[in-house]
Amino acid sequence: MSDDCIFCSIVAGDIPGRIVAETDAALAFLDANPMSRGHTLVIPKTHRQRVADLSTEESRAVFDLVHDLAPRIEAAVGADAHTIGVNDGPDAGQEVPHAHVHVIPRFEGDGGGP
Ligand code: DGP
Repeated sequence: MSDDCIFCSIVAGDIPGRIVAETDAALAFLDANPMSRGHTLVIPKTHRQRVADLSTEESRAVFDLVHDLAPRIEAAVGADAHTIGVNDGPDAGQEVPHAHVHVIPRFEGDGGGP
């Protein structure tokens, strides 16, 4: 847990998050600034800044949850596809320094690439 990390605060329950799913090591919640309906973030519960900082187990836990959730989110919001991605580091556009995977539902005719 990092005291000044907003995502750690969501993990701890100190600030509200619209939780989608949870496992022992990973948490999924709705993005506060969604790019589409159902835009979900999947994070390790332990504070890790970059993907390379994750242990193999943590990485597996995060991507297992992505793998499990993506088709369920797609069905729930009636999406046709997903953009699944990571902004890994500030120069890649990472604004929150707690590693997270974006699961962004995509809809036919919504404009193509991310
Ligand atoms: P990135 O640019 O890849 O670091 O994306 C950060 C995402 O996190 C961005 O889409 C907005 C979202 N976000 C930022 N603060 C909060 C928050 O307090 N709660 C939730 N649910 N999402 C947040």
